[in-house]
Amino acid sequence: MSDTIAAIATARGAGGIAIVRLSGDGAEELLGAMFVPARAAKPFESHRLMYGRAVDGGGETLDEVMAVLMRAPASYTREDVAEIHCHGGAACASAVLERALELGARAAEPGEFTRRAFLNGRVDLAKAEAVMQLIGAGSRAAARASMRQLEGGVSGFVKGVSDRLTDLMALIEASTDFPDEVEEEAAAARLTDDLDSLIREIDVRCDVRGARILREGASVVLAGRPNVGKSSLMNALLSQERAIVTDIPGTTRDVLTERLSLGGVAVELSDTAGQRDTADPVERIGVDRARRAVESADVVLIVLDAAEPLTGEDAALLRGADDRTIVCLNKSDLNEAVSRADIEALTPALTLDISARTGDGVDALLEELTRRVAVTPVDGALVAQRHIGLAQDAASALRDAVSAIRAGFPLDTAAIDLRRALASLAGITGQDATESVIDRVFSTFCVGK
Ligand SMILES: Nc1nc2c(ncn2[C@@H]2O[C@H](COP(=O)(O)OP(=O)(O)O)[C@@H](O)[C@H]2O)c(=O)[nH]1
Ligand SMILES: [Mg+2]
Repeated sequence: MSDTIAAIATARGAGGIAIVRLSGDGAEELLGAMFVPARAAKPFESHRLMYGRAVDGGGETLDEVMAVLMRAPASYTREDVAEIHCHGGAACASAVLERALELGARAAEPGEFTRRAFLNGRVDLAKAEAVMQLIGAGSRAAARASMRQLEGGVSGFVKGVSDRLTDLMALIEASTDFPDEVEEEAAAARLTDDLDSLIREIDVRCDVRGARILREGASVVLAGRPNVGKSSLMNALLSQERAIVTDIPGTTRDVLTERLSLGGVAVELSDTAGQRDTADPVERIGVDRARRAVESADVVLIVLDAAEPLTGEDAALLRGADDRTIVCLNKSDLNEAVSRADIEALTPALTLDISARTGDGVDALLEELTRRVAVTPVDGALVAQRHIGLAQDAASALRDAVSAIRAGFPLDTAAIDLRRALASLAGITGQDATESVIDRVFSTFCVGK
């Protein structure tokens, strides 16, 4: 017997429709008590949308609604579920929810519907988490990766690796139990080969950078000394006048960020205060912030003024360039005072000629940026930090097993490491998950999901 939980499943605020959702043994009875169908007869037909009125205890209409009953087990939670589709906005759904609570439902905790789907075995933990990732996805690429996870990409990978580890455990057991039949040296060779390939497969799916970009978006930061045209380039990249542009050095003081989508990946583009020594305390804070933004960026655009010889500040920036850098030789519409050779003497980074004023080279820069932030997750790639952490634990346990075997330890020493790896992998799909792990996962969910 489960108690019946209730929540508004749609986002707060004005909208066309708001949905109140009920799940549990009492869902059907509750729906019968608060919903008067225009035509449908009781008992309600399962999975049939009905038109009617939601009513209070005195029979007064709370809202004109559509309602549906989904009897277990063919429902999201595998319990009886009822949904009442009210008018959007604050009042109607709240009144309907309140009525459900009056009739004995309990207000659902965050993620409690999905938690029930998990506890009732409809989804494993990785699939349950995919639901929340999908809701939080900030880009098409993130949504696609979460969808694959929801469809079992991660779960299938975990199961495949776990099955192969279980086979290897059997091999170890056979070689220790029947030393005459299983040659230890051959078993050790097969073990190290198989483990090495499993470690590689896990590593491929733990693309830490790609996963972070999917979760949070990629960051692209414009850097350069004052007046080289960073803010102009920001505006050109966004095709809008977002940042203030003047010919006065030090115009941009704070870090200014704006979102855009490149190839389906969410990108946060930041314009910064120019890098220079300054006595102005406000500008100095801006310069510090700019430096920090550059440190954590995925791509750094070092902007130079092509019409002025390189300064010491330019040279210092170029010397600090790394594989995240694209050099933007801006103001290419003016007479050139900086040559490619001047830049190449300081950094091998890719250099593009650009004019933020005329727009020349901006498309080429956008294309290069799209390439740099692109994430092409392999099937079953891990997105959630929790999953990557556990998969890396598993890989490191397998590395320990390989070293132990190579060092000539008896094979059953490696079995301990394999068991550790299996436990980490099981954590991803939530097999034998403890209450506290489950609590932690679902506490990040929204109410009504
Ligand atoms: N001719 C030319 N002038 C530019 C170009 N980009 C920016 N500027 C000018 O350079 C000055 C400084 O630009 P701004 O974007 O504020 O530079 P920031 O200090 O690096 O943000 C302004 O007067 C801009 O109009 C360009 O591509 N060509
Ligand atoms: Mg600026």
